[in-house]
Amino acid sequence: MTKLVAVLKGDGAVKGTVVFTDDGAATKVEGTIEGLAPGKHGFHIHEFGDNTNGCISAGPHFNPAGKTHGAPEDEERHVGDLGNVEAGADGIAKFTITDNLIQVSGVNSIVGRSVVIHADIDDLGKGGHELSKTTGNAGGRLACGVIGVANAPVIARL
Ligand SMILES: [Cu+2]
Ligand SMILES: [Zn+2]
Repeated sequence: MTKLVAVLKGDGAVKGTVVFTDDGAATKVEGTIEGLAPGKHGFHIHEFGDNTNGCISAGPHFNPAGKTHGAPEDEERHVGDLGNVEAGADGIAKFTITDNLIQVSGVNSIVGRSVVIHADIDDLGKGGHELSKTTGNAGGRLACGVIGVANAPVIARL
């Protein structure tokens, strides 16, 4: 089974780890991100696995089909639109998301792209702001990490 991992870092205190696995029907996204303000934060796959100039180098949302920004459950969404994750009073967001569009391999593979956690809530395209239809107006990029193939335990390779 292919397992992917991204280690998120930024300019501030925000950091975390996100793991992606394929259960055959959907992709499971499990993560822990700490150092956040309590509340919801936009959480996306961005197009480039490039953090040369910080998280800004990760480019726009991963959007191979040329769609409009939306919610994970919307028909009209970027492949990279995973909605929001919510941090508790301790600043830690611990989450499990199941998504039908992102893939660990194949046409919508996210290998070599970036995970980004934002300062603000993603309005899921419905906020009426000029950025709602492209970024969900989720604000600055607090931390990011390139998605790579994980060193998953191998059960039987002789
Ligand atoms: Cu984003
Ligand atoms: Zn988007």
